[in-house]
Amino acid sequence: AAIQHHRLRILGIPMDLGQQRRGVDMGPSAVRYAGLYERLRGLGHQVEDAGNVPVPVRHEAAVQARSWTETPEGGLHHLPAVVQACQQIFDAAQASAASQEIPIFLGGDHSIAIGTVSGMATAGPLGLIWVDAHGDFNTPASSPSGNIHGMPVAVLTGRGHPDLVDLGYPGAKLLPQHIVLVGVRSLDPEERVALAGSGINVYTMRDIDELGMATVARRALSRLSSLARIHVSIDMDAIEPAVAPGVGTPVAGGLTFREAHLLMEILAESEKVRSVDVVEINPILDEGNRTAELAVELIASLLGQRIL
Ligand code: Z70
Ligand code: MN
Ligand code: MN
Ligand code: MN
Repeated sequence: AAIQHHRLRILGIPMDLGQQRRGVDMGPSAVRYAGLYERLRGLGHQVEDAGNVPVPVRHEAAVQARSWTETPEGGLHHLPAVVQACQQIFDAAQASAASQEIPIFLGGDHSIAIGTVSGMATAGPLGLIWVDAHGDFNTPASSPSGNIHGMPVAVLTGRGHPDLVDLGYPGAKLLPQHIVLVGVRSLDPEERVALAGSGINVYTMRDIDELGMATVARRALSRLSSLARIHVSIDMDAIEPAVAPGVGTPVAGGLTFREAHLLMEILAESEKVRSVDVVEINPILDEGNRTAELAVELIASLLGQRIL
């Protein structure tokens, strides 16, 4: 079958406040430099690059944190600045969802998904496929780091700091049974217990090894069969660090180049993908620009590129 053509909107979000390392704010530039716009145009889509959503710079955010509310110790790093940026992201995502286009959100760290997914959820029931080495299911009580990028999945199900949970509109944005995690291999002790009891569908690396990615991808879609719209959130640390070295938290034993592509190709066939995040690319830690180049390939595969 011929590929479906869409209106696509590229939105950069140079957020680095959800974690400690510098450099993730350069992710949108790296992915643009790797040729995202041209690649998607080449597939026949109508593409607009809408520039970047403003994010407070790190120094300003630190000043805010001291003078407004949270202390980093025992609290959440840069909470007011992350909330402020996620509110703007929410507004942009909500507008995009209402206008029938497919937004492609370029992070930035994974805290941006609190805004992207919440905004997309305003247009009706939404399924979420979260591709990540991590569970991102921490709460302020369970987090060993205080880093908000380890919390977005919990926040989206209504668990966590109220300023994050109530972003955009009060309460949970997604049902746990409408969330699928793929590629998980690193969980914190309390996060692990909470995730196991949450009702979220989790496919670990072990599941992928035992079943194969084709089966995992099809099962993931069947879990979301009652839903017409799916958001795909790709943390590049899901992929094997030898293949995607430009990430802040590499974890051994990740998805191969081929598994990651196969997942995108099978998700594309569902024709339910309505929005995409690509996050956690850190060009400072990359070899050349290969992690951003891989990201472009994966987005293209998710939006209809095929071999034959
Ligand atoms: C750890 C925490 C995390 C991404 C690392 C790490 C979380 N569980 N998420 N890299 N994308 O600090 O909460
Ligand atoms: Mn993540
Ligand atoms: Mn991760
Ligand atoms: Mn359902």
